[in-house]
Amino acid sequence: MKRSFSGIQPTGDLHIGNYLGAIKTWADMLDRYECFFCIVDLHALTIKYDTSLMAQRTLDAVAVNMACGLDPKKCTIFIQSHVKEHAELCWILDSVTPMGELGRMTQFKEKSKSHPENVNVGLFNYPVLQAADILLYKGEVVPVGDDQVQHIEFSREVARKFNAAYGPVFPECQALLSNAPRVMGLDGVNKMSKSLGNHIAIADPADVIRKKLATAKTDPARKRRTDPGEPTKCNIYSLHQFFSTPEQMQWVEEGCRNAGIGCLDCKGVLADNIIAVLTPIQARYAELKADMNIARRVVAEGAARAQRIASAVMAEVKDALGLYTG
Ligand code: AQP
Repeated sequence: MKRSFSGIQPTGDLHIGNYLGAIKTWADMLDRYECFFCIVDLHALTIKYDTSLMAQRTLDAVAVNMACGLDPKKCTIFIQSHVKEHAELCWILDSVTPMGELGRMTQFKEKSKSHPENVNVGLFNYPVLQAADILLYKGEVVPVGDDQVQHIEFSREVARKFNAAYGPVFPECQALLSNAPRVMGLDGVNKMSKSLGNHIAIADPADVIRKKLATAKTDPARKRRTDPGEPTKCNIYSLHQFFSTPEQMQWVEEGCRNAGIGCLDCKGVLADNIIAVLTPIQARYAELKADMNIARRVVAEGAARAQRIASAVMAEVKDALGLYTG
């Protein structure tokens, strides 16, 4: 089986963008790939955060992923900072990475703009740590949302550069996109994100989901109930595509174009469908939250398994580099 690596940052509540763009694909891959899932807490240090929340958010992210279908019997789930080789390989890959390539990364440019007070070296070096995450397990397939595709291409480049300089150690990885590679936020402008306050969290209760949808942006041309709309310009319509039946889609499309339905009718059906998908996930999440020792055990076992592979690959890397290993 090919090996797959994926990561998620414990930077806030995981949302339906994370679910549709990444986590759902991960759960569907378990029988076809040897899967490694990592809560990338070292990546999360690159933006300001509340230290009192980090540990809890990290374990919550484990529980949410398990509730979404990541079965620890079929994959390895672990926490990045528990396997020290991630940071070690990052340093080594730094030495084959041209500075100019990192400066061109879209995420670096965007995060530098949105956090001008904290443009740190970690933010700049983020893609190298991500390359190290993947290459440490010789990952060949990396399921991600489209915001991460540039970083996966970069990881492939880094592997090529290392192999050209020191010999063939790493495979070249490929991004794998889901059918929802970029779920837009409820603001209708930005990608749904944990940090932008424009998301529906996987754990949001039904009444919160309804409230959030009620104020979500729609086609700006529909100012009054009687104004006809253009579904392709409506963010709510784009969310329907992931949650609704073909019959409901047709109802939304026609009703929007001829103003036969109001935005609130359309949002109501979407809310029902999102709630139906999230309810069983939330029930499993509640069970896991009731006994967080389950998540603790999963990541302890996961780290041990990941560590065995990581240390073998690091031995190979050091040998290729010609380091004296004693
Ligand atoms: N809106 C999205 N649509 C589709 N996929 C998405 N992903 C994130 N947002 C969307 C994918 O989810 C995986 C984990 O993402 P991450 O936690 O590593 O970080 P991110 O991409 O930066 O996600 P956020 O929510 O936007 O986090 P913050 O606000 O902390 O920066 C990745 O595969 C990602 O592509």
